[in-house]
Amino acid sequence: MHAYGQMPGMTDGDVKIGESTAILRYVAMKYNQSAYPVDDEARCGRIDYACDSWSRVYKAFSKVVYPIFGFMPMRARFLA
Ligand SMILES: N[C@@H](CCC(=O)N[C@@H](CS)C(=O)NCC(=O)O)C(=O)O
Repeated sequence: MHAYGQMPGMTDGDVKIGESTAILRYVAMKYNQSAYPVDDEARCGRIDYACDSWSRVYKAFSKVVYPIFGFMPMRARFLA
């Protein structure tokens, strides 16, 4: 479903998309427009800023959280 074979992916009728933040925006636009009001550029800009920043944080976050949940070994530099 996701073009790179990753989770998450989503199917909603004929729509199939991946990328967590794209899914969040899609769900908000379709099912709760007040959560992503496309006529309020400033609000959507702040939401996009948070979503896109999360993608950067996620890379560092996953290196610590994935090992804690047993999905990958902890890197030595985090054990010292
Ligand atoms: N930028 C993607 C990151 C997705 C991602 O890294 N998913 C992980 C699980 S949380 C995954 O599928 N890892 C397995 C792989 O990359 O093969 C998003 O926000 O959806």
